[in-house]
Amino acid sequence: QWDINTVDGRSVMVHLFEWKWGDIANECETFLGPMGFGGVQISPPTENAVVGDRPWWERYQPISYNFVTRSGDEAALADMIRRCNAAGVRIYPDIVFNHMTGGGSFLTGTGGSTAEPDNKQYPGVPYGPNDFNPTCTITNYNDPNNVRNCELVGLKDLAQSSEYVRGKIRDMLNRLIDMGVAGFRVDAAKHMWPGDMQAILGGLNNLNTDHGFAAGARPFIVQEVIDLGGEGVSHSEYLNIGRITEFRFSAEIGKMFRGLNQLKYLVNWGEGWGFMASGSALGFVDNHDNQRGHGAGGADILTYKVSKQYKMATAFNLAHTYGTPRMMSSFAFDNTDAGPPKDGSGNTVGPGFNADGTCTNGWVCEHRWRQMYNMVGFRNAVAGTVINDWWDNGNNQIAFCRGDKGFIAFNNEGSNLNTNLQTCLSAGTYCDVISGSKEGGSCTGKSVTVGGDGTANIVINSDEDDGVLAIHVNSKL
Ligand code: ARE
Ligand code: CA
Repeated sequence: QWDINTVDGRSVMVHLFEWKWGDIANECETFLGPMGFGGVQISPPTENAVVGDRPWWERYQPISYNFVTRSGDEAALADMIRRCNAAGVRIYPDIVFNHMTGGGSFLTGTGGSTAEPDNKQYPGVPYGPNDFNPTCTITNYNDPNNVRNCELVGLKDLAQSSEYVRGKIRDMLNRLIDMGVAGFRVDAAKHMWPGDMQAILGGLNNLNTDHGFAAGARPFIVQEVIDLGGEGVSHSEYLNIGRITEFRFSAEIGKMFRGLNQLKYLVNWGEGWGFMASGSALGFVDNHDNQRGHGAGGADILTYKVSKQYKMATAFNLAHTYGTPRMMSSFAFDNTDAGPPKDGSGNTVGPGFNADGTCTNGWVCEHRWRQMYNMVGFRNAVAGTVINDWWDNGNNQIAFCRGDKGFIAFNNEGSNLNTNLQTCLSAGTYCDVISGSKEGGSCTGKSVTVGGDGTANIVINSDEDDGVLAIHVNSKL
């Protein structure tokens, strides 16, 4: 439940937030597979309550366990999972089972199911009043009972202690496993008792070997537990269940590349910073909540809106050995409630693509930025190596090698980086995959000449678009 179950040679997960299933299937075949992405976190597939102006967060208000949402129906979901697996790209649904939708006397879902949240009636599952904890409101994050047994922002709190509820959740997850998913992001895990989660998740099927998974492979689990320290619930209670979102990673990397901390301190990034063990962690720069001020991390979080720093932080995440990395891919927003781009009938309008591969129709598609997808190639190329030959200038310029397979440098200062550094690579000329790409036998960006002693002159001017330079064995010209 800690292994992300990617195909060999791949390692990076991207969250295609609010994408439609058909668009994800195409993306797996035409872009993610060819670029070496390992997998996709998808928005919750379970039917949700339709909310007035269709905010993104309606997806976190389940009304039944039918797989019908604005991303598509069950047939589209199954087709997407099959096509992505065939392209070597794994699928990880975001799953909401702490609660069912609140918010009114009578609601209708994206698949036509109805609910009476005030009476705790959800005939689409079915769930009734006895399947929920008594109504109370989460008001005290220092009290584990309050956090786990009361309602998160008015969402009706399921009693996962009940065998019946456990069975309904497990059946839904097993349907997805049988369709070929590789694991799950478990929403609001800190609001559920670890023992209940264990009881549900321990009973899951093995992954489906028809989709290329090894016999006996267990679903990858990443639990959303926001723990910046000092609350009644600790991430450590969940370590034996699966991986955990390391929110301190997101908050600290934001401070770092916003210039509130010096890059030289990244030398012991990870456990050295008091983070959970690498093998337990999912590392990310931003997620769908904290990129828009929900969740945790506040104004320190980096997003696509501060693109230079964002690309630097993402490159660091992908170049570093700590945790398993997840990349965010967004739609553009000003209003923090706004849902994905839609037509007059409220249907999601998926991305189109410009000649350079970037997205149109209001989709940011960070994963299609050259600096991002080329770092996926970097990570795949340096797999199995450690970090060595760390260098810093005592301030905000750093560099390190990944064994003898890759080298990366960062400049977050107002002055240029121009110095001779050990790259650990064999002699030759390499294409910097940040400023350009290796195309045919030549480089569309900066070239780096490595001498027989492994050193090279490394230049990152402070006025460049990107404060990173990265070269690796597969970018040798
Ligand atoms: C919406 C409306 C509410 C309304 C509710 C019910 O905004 O006003 O009462 O609907 O009608 C998302 C949105 C919510 C939204 C919800 C349901 O963020 O705004 O509510 O969907 O539509 C806590 C939890 C953590 C949670 C964050 C957001 O611990 O689990 O809050 N994150 C997940 C998802 C969210 C999702 C939900 C959970 C619910 O990633 O996208 O909510 O399914 C400290 C604590 C944290 C706490 C944080 C914020 O940092 O340590 O634990 O996070 O404060 O309160
Ligand atoms: Ca709960």
